Amino acid sequence: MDNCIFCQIVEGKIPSEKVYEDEDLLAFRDINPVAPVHVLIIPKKHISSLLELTEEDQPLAGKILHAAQKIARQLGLAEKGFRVVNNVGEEGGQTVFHIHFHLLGGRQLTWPPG
Ligand code: IU
Repeated sequence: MDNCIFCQIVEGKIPSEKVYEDEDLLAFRDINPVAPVHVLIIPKKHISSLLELTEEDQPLAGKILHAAQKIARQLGLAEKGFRVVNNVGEEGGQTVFHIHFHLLGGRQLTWPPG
């Protein structure tokens, strides 16, 4: 999608600090990190939110979770723990409408979220 910032990151039109890439997924450092490790994991295909995920996307959704595990290990988060977050819609706090999963770690995270 032309006006989607994350599609432009996927296409390399906007630079990002990549931490993982395969044929379907990209993971890059959040520009405004809220934890020592804050990575966004996205499908290269444009899906606007979790609400738009289809049955056909189920293997892709599984790949995202498996990538989260791999990246967490790669970035040294496996021993102490981490969090994977997907914000959906206005009240969910979603600001970028290309589905993304925040991988957060490197400090003690609190619950409930704000
Ligand atoms: P949210 O779940 O939609 O609120 O998260 C969007 C995230 O995308 C947020 O943490 C931003 O800091 C991050 N981000 C980014 O990393 N690069 C960008 O160019 C833009 C937003 I715009």
